Formats: sequence, C-alpha cells, structure tokens
Amino acid sequence: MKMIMAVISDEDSNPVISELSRAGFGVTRLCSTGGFLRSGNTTIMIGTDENRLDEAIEILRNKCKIRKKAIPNLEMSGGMGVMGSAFPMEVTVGGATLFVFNVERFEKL
Ligand code: 2BA
Repeated sequence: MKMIMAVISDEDSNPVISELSRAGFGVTRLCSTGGFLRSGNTTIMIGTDENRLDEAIEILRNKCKIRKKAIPNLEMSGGMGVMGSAFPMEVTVGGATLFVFNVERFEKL
C-alpha cells in the first residue's frame, strides 16, 4: 500500500476530492499553510493500493491547475514572518506537490 500526501491549492481541493471519491479513493483533507507564502493551502492524504497509484496521481494532474499570482515582494524578517515591500513579484501557484510513502501497515479498527 502507498500513501500520497499532496499539497494543493484551496481552490482545487473540492473538485479534486470529489473526483477522487467518485473513483473510490479514500481521502483525508487537512488545512495547511505554505512556509513561503504563509497563506492557506490544502494537504490531502490518499491511502491506496499500489496498482491504483498512477490513477490517483492522474486525477491530481488533471484537476490541479497551475496559476501565476502577484504577491507583495517577500522579505524574511528575522523570525517575524513575511513582510511586504513596494514591488510585487510573481510566483507560480497551484499544481500539486506530491510525496509518496510506503505504508508499512494499514488497519481499520
Ligand atoms: P508555499 O511554501 O507557500 O509556496 C508557494 C509557492 O511559492 C511555491 O509553489 C513556489 O512556486 C513559490 N516559492 C516557494 N518558495 C520559494 C522561494 N524560496 N522563492 C521563490 N518562490 C518560492 P510550490 O513549489 O508548488 O509549492 C506549493 C506548496 O507546497 C508550498 O507552499 C508548500 O506548502 C508545499 N511544499 C512545496 N515544496 C515542499 C517541500 N519540499 N516540503 C514540504 N512542503 C512543500
């Protein structure tokens, strides 16, 4: 068994989760915050048989849209978080950041 942990945009989370559920995957959604933008994103956990791993990843690929976003220019300020300055910068957001783990044991008690 495999566990996919995917960080996705909040905007994509409902269509992704609906499609995964429709296809019979078990999904857990976690509210998360990106370390760089310090804004909300969604992390989903999908436990699946290895033979359906690519199918789950294909759903993520099809439903997670890549977008450009203008944000205040970011400066890290010694532990005080992210501060804005005058000139916006463009970052790519969306898509999905995936981590795939081997699951040693899976049980429902
Ligand atoms: P954030 O850390 O908020 O990053 C959002 C987007 O900002 C990133 O998208 C990337 O396009 C940009 N970005 C991040 N660090 C940057 C930097 N130092 N300079 C310029 N631009 C930068 P993604 O790479 O697609 O990441 C989306 C979210 O996935 C991240 O949100 C974070 O929550 C998670 N993530 C990405 N890589 C990760 C990793 N290696 N480990 C854990 N979480 C990760």
